[in-house]
Amino acid sequence: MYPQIFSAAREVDQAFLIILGFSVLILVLVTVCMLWFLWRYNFRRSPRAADIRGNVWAEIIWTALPTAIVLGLFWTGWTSFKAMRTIPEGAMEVQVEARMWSWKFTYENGKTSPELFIPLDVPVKLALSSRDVIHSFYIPAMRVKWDMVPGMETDAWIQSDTLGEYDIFCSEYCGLRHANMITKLKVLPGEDFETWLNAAPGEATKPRGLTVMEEFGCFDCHAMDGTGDIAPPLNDIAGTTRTIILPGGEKRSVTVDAGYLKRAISNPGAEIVDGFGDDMPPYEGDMSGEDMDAAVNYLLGLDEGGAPLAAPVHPGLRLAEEEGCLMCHVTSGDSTEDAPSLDGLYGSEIRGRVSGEEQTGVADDAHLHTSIVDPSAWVADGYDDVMPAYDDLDEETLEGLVSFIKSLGGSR
Ligand SMILES: [Cu+2]
Repeated sequence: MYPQIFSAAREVDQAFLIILGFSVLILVLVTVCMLWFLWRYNFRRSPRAADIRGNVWAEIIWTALPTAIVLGLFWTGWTSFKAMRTIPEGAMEVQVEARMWSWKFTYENGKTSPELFIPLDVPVKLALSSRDVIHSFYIPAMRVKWDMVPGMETDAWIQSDTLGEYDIFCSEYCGLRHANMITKLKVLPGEDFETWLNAAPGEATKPRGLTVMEEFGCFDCHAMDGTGDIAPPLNDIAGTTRTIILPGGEKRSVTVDAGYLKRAISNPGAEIVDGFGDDMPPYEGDMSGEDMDAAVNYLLGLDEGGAPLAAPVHPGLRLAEEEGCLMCHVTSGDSTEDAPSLDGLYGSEIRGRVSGEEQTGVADDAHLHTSIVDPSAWVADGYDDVMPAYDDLDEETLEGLVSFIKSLGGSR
């Protein structure tokens, strides 16, 4: 069975297995009886049919037994339903909003996210609502599936005993891009969740390398502001040249790269930076390979995967993610079959249909506004009129989205 991470869902699995077990048992029983009757009461063995009337015991058994089975199955279903419906007191609350074709999760402190983050082992109450049509919130790993009807607020609760990433689907057909309505449930350790929850919107979470360096006390001696009395400063050092002194007293100049930094952390005494003493302890064996990679990447201005840290992101990108624009539109490269690319769209010549009539135009500010608020007013060439109207956005969000599209460059 699909992995299951929710204790209350254990009862759902149990009820499912019990009902399945009974169904198989009854199927086997009926089949065996049928075959036996075929053999025992065929025409050759019993050419004359018997007409049996009034058997009180038979009537009692065939009434009582199925009733007991049905009530028993109802009971197993009912107890698991109750476990899923009884929301623990003091559960953390998250608003879940569905729209064609995206999800938006809003936390008690006002933080919003297109993915659902929850802390490990903490009950979470989900307040479910829909902005447009009927959707259904489905987390297979939680065995939770709940319809979301416009104008009606429903709730559900979840709790995870396992860290990791799990799928969230919409399980109610809700229009052409229903299949795009997929997101992730991310279960984090309590502390990491708090860090994520309290990070300002758009603010990157703390790089792991920085945490490692703090934990190992690197900043007790090294500074990050270019100053250094007892140890060389560590800011903006990638690719710079340093003079080092080898144990024999020979001076040499080295370029600060990953190899040098690893040597300097593992065994600093072997290459002492000119002008400083041999005071730093070797961290070889003390710092794991992973921690060292993280620290080195941080010092070189790289992310954990070793790629350059991304340039600051446009605040509108977060809005575009939250509002689900990026479920269909791409922000770099060519248009997909789902929707026109937003890359270089601003100010470019566009072709489309206005009430069925072919027209050409320019993707200016007014066009971008209209295309978000009332997408049916101008349908881009080669596409169907499928985008839902975003006529409930506040002015600030709308401006943010337009400015984000403009930031992607123009006149492709
Ligand atoms: Cu849906």
